[in-house]
Amino acid sequence: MTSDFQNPDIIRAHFAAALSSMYKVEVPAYAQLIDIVEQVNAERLTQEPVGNVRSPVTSDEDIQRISVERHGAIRLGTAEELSMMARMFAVMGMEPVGYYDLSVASVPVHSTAFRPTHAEALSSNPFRVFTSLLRLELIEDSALRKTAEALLNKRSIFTEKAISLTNQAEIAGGLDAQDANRFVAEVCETFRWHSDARVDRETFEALLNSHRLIADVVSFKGPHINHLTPRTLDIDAAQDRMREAGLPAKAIIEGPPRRSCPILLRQTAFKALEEAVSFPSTSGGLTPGTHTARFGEIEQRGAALTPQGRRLYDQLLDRARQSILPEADGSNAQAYMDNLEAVFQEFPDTWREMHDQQLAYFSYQVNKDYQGSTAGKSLSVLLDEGALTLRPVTYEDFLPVSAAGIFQSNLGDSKQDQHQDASNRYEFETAMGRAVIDEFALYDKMQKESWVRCQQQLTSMHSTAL
Ligand code: OOG
Ligand code: NI
Repeated sequence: MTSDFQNPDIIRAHFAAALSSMYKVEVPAYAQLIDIVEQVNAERLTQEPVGNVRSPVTSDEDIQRISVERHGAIRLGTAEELSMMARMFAVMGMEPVGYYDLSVASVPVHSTAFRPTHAEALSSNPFRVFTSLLRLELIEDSALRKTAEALLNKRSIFTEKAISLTNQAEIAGGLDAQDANRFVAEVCETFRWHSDARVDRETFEALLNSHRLIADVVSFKGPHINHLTPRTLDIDAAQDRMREAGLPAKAIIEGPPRRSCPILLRQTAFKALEEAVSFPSTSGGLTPGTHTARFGEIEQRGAALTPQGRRLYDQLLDRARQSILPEADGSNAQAYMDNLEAVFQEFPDTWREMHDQQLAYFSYQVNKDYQGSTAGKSLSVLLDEGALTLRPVTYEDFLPVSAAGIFQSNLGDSKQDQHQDASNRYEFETAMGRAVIDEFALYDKMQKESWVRCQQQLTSMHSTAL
């Protein structure tokens, strides 16, 4: 019976909490980051009323959701891994949204974000996982490509129990509470760190030389989670605290500049840690070495933009980056941020302008205290008169230029070659066994639904007033 099944939103919340506990033990600096973000958020929430235009918080539920809100990232090696992972995420109510081609930034992967898609599920727990698939065809050395392929084809990253519980959930339509708990524990195994590499040191170094990311994906037993990102309400303050705490923060904050009305996503990270690993040697012993893959990141989320808004964002970012590109050593960080802010003056910075110019998505609320008549009035008159209010819809996705910046800062900031390859969304979807969902369609639906709800409420208010 359906009612015996654990709600996928609860399974996802348990999974996010379990991963977070695991990662706190694996990467203590992550625990430090959580403390910083919690402090900053608590301060921000006491400073400013919720719903204030300066706050990115968009609904009452969001306050609860923010304290547990995270995204994580993994990098997979094969189509089979991606399609199985997609099935496991589906058990937790997470669907692939958006396609990100990172090869344009010389990172040999393409990606999607697994996340909940409905307003209710998002406010219950918005956990997302940025999931990348390695593009082996971008390894130029064909012998090395074959080695990597053979290594990937030999590994199995999922426990047998995780696979059988996924099959069971698909056939029965869900998992009961006990099986759901077991499922969460089994899926966590896939994300765990393994310090014992599967390849000898020479192979590891050959893979590193081809691309650091290839070595990270191919050399280990599983796709260890490489970061978990809490959401902050003030990323500039949190970045300052990161530095005060001695965390090696990235030179600049990725994404749009600081604004009164935050848009999309601003992110910063601390660089990957150098961790001890061991490589099997031909003599049967172990060779010690190091690997840098895992890091910490924080983010501030703002309003989701419409396709027009996104075009304007992309144009402005492009223009800003044409005049100044951030140096990895931070030497021009202030100049980069100042220039970005100047260029973004063109992007309207009030919610009402962004609404009227259809640059961002909003939900509408009926003002219960409104006394006048609303019959026959247009949306814009209802907004002018205060019968309706606007709340920006939170951006739930990622940004390819920012993601490339995050990848690169963790790959040693080395200058990448300008190798570009055609984006291959179709190939990604074929590997995954399903299509990615269009994020704009999801946001548009949220806005339309809220407008319909308001119209119904206004009609009933109007008829009871008569
Ligand atoms: C993913 C990097 C992208 C973000 O927040 O944009 C990302 C990775 O390093 O695997 O997490
Ligand atoms: Ni991230």
